[in-house]
Amino acid sequence: MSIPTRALAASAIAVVAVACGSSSSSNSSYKEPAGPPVKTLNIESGNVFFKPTKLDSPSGIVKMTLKNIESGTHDLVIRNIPGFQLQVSGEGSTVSEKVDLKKGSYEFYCTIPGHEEAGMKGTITVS
Ligand SMILES: [Cu+2]
Repeated sequence: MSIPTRALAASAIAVVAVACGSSSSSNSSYKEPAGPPVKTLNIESGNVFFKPTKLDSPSGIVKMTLKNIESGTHDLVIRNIPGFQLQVSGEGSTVSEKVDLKKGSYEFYCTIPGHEEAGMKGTITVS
């Protein structure tokens, strides 16, 4: 009797964990723009850097791709674009999301404590 009970408890925990994970990603109010991107910006992350740190793009919908090339967990957010966040964890982890960028200069950085200070930041120049 104790074995099925334990199995049930374990599966209940798994369900909670999954529910928790999905709610944290939908937690962000960010809405990805529809439509084809005018450009794809590829950025790599590692311990502790972004590469490249200076990017250029025409204005419009830009697809941002972050690839983690070392172990560790990083993210990429853009100042003044609420909710936009690319999160990677582990070597080879790659995520993409589109963002609508108007003409201007945008700072991006990693929100993991200490990483921005250590140099995980850069600039996207949109013209
Ligand atoms: Cu980082």
